[in-house]
Amino acid sequence: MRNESQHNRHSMHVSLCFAPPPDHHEQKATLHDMRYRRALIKGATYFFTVNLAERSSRLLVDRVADLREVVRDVREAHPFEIVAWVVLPEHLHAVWALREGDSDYPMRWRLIKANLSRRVPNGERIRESRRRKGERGIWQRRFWEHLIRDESDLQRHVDYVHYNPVKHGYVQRAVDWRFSSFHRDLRRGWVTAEWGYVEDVAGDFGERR
Ligand code: NI
Repeated sequence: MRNESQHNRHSMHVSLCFAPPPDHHEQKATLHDMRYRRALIKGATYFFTVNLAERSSRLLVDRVADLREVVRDVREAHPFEIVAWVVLPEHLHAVWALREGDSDYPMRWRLIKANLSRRVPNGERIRESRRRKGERGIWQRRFWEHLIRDESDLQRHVDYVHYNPVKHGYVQRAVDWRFSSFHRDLRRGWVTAEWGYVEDVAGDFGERR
């Protein structure tokens, strides 16, 4: 990672001084930077980690069709762009780009969580204080949010999302996990099927410990 950024700094310096025609390696680096840039232009972009309450649950993958419909409905009413998304059995990670002047992602998560809960039969354990308020206990109440700072931060979080099924030990390669926007990016030619076999991303992403 450090070598790559050193390389980028170096090539940027060289291009500013001498403006050489981009070699193959530079072209690849530029494509890499361009992939998700659009998400940053439109407005604020956020990374989220959202957990179910029950760590042993498989509800999100068992109900992934419901989750898809719920997200589609919420996006129809309150548009946002899905930059990346991965659904694990008991948590999910997502990167959303919101339109300029719109930062109401809490309302969108509230709707997604409530609408999915409504599709799932009652039966989860929940404290009486929450039940009295009409709440359901499927989800953790809080979620992790992170405002994306720049392109490299965006790329780091998109990579984190796509690598996550490998990180959690479900599969060997990112491509082997079905419920991931990795497959969309694969169709776009932004990633290769081999990606995510050995890579890992450092930092704090709100995973429960
Ligand atoms: Ni995770």
